[in-house]
Amino acid sequence: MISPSYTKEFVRSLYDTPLLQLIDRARGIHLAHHPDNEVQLCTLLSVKTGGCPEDCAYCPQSSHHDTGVDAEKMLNVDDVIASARRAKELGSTRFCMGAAWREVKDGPAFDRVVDMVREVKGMGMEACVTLGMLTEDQAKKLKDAGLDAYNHNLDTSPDNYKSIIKTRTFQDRLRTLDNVRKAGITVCSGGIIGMGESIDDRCEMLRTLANLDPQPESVPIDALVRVPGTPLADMPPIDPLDLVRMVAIARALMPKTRVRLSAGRSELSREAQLMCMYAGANSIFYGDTLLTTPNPEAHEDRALIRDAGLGTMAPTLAS
Ligand code: SAM
Ligand code: DTB
Ligand code: SF4
Repeated sequence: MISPSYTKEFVRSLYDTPLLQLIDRARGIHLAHHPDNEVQLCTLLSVKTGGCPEDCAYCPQSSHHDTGVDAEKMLNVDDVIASARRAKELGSTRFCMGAAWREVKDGPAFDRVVDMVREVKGMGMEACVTLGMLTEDQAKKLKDAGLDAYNHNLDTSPDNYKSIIKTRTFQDRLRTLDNVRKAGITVCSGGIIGMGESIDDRCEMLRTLANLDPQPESVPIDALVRVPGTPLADMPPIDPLDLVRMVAIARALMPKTRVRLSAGRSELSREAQLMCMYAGANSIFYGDTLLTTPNPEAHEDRALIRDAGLGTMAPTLAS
């Protein structure tokens, strides 16, 4: 499929569309491409926490910021499997493992991640990892182990990128996404709002994602988790309606993509979360911790899904 080449003006016109009209448009596109009311539950696990050499302004795991998140040893494969099993029992169908690395280095740590991927796949879950920059050869090794998806966010617009991260470039990000694609792994890439970006930055981030060819199979939309000690700790909270708008635009631009309502749900009301789902979000991170920060408790999410009459991708949902 050839991805459409959306213009800057078109995406901005979506952003400026009255919200209910935008939601109607996104909802129509959503219903044409996805089963109604189905939410995928994904669980995150940090397999290597803290001490990251990158200086991402939002991130509690950067060694440039004093956040109280210390560098830890990498988890062993057995612990990861135990977590994945619990996640599966609770109804997750996708298990995403994150490492606070700038890039993947060949050697025992990478080999351990490859083993983790093989084991998670062996349990019948979708396997996703997010490990920083990656070569084509490393991507191939992950693909051979059965990896379904690689998460690597663009985070913000090309223009705003250097105000958020100085230790790598937007082009580096695109190169890794290309390596992931070439290896036949599906792409999970999205970004964050609430970092002081302009409306044009938001639009340009979504436009860059939507103009990737092919489009990403998964797009996480994150609201900044404001972690004390990071340079963005004192940012004002986002307006939840802006998150709804971002989800609706992502859905309108990327009809077949799974749009994930990701970080920041702890500060969202149930109603705001449901509005995001109505506008096209069909996945959430499920479990009481994201990588290092809190997420709603699993029982709260089960209650939301039940009360709204939604269904999940898993056949059964423990209560
Ligand atoms: N180190 C790898 C990388 O940067 O690609 C993988 C892990 S990194 C924690 C994955 C993503 O988490 C980031 O790209 C960013 O979008 C998101 N993230 C990190 N801290 C966040 C925060 N405080 N609020 C929202 N999203 C955040
Ligand atoms: C994504 O877009 N959000 C997730 C996942 N992809 C890897 C990570 C959110 C991390 C939030 C901060 C933390 O918990 O450390
Ligand atoms: Fe490191 Fe990823 Fe955090 Fe940036 S977002 S500091 S690369 S863990």
